[in-house]
Amino acid sequence: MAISTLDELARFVRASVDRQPITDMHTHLYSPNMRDERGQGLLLWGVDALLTYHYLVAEVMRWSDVAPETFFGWPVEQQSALIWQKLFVEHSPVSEAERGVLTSFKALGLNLASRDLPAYRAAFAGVSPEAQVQRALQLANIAHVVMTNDPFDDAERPFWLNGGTIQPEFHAALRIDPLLRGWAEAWPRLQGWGYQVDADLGGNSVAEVQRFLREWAARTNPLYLAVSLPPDFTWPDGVDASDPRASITVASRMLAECILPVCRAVDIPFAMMIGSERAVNPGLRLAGDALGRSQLAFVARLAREFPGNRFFVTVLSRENQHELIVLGRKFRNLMVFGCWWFMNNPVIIEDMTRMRMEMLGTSFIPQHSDARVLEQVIYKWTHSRGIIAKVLIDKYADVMATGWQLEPTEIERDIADLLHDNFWRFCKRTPGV
Ligand code: FIX
Ligand code: ZN
Repeated sequence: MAISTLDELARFVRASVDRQPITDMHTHLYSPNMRDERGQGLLLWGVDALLTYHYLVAEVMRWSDVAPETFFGWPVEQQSALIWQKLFVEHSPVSEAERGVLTSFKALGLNLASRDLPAYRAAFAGVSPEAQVQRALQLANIAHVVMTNDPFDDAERPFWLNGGTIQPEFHAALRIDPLLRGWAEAWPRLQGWGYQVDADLGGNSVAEVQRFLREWAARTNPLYLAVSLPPDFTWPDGVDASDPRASITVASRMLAECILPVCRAVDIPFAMMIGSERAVNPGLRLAGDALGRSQLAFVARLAREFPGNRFFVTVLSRENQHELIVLGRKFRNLMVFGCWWFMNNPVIIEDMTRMRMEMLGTSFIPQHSDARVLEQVIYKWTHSRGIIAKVLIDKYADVMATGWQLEPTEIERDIADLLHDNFWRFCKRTPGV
C-alpha cells in the first residue's frame, strides 16, 4: 500500500535509512588481524585513538601553546588528555569532529555526564580489537568496509607479501598515490623490489609498472584502485601545441599507459579523490593538509577518452561540487561519491546531498566515512544517515505533492541503492557477505 501521509513518509524513511546496512566505500580502517612485522595491529581503535584523530589535533592547536613537535613527542595518553582538556572541558565540543566523539562514546555506553577520561579508557580495558570491530560495525549497521591499502607502506606490505587474508566484512582498495604524485621517490623503491623502471618511465618501465599493479591486484583482490590528487592535477599535462619542447609528464603517461590499462584488464574502477593540498603546515603532520579548488575539465577528458574505464570521483573543494555533479550527468562511467574530509560537515553534506539528488536522482553514492579510527564509523554514519533521511523526506514529499504514489518497497529500493547497491553495481561485483 502506498504511503499516504507526510508523517508516515517521514517515519518510514527514517526507519528505512537506519535499517539499511551500509557499504562504507572509503575508510582507513584495517581488518583486525592485519599486523606489522613487530606484531602491532594496523587498526586504530579506542578512546585515545579517537581523541587524537588528526581533525582534533588541528583543532587543539588553536587553543594550546604547545609546539607541534613537542605534542607529537608525547605518549598518546598525554596527547589525548590535552585534547580532552582543551576541546571538551575548557570549551564546548560543538565542532563536528568533537561532537562525533560524543556520539560514538554515547553509543558505546559511556557516561557522558562523568567527563571522566580515565574511566572511559578503563571501559575498554581487556576488550579485543576483534570484539570491538563487531560491536562498532553492529552499532553503525555496516555490512562492508573498504580499506585503503598502500603497497608502498612498510607497515602493511609484509602482511600481503606473507599471503595474509582478511576478515570477510573487510575489502581491499589499492592506493597508488606515489605513482602519480611522488614518482621521483617511488621508482627507486620499485627498482629495489625487482621492477625494471626508471625516472622517465622509459625502457621497460610501462610494462613493469603494469606488472607491479597486476601483482598487487592479485595479492589484495581490490574493489578499486585509488589515488588522491592535488588541486592542480590535470590530464594530459605538459602537452602544448604552441611549444614543441613541451612534453607530456610522467604522471600523465603513468595514468594513461599504466593505471587505466590495468584497471581495464582487472575490470575494476579507478577512484580519484581530487583537491588535497598536502603539508600546508608540515609540522602538524596529517593535520597539516588543506585543500584547493580544481579545474575538473580533465575528469571529463578521462571519462570521454577512456570509455572502457570506470571512475569513482569525489572532490575536496566545496566550489567544485556542482561542476562534478554536472559531469556525473554526462558520463555513465563516472560515479560521484562521498562528502570527503573537509566536506564531511552537516551544513555541507546536506547541501551536497540535495544538489546531487536534484541532478542525479538516486544514481550516486552519498557518503563514505573516511574513518581512521574504528569507532568513528558510529558517529560518521549516525550523523550522515540523519541528513540523508532528511533530504529524502523532502524530495519524496515534493514528489507526493504532484499526486505520485510511493510504495514502501520503492523507497527501500532507493535507499539500498544509495547506501549499498550503487557501489557494488559500479564495481560489477556481488558482495560476499
Ligand atoms: O587521502 C585520503 O584518503 C584522505 O581521506 C586522508 O588522507 C585524510 O588524512 C583523512 O583522513 C580525511 O578524512
Ligand atoms: Zn581517506
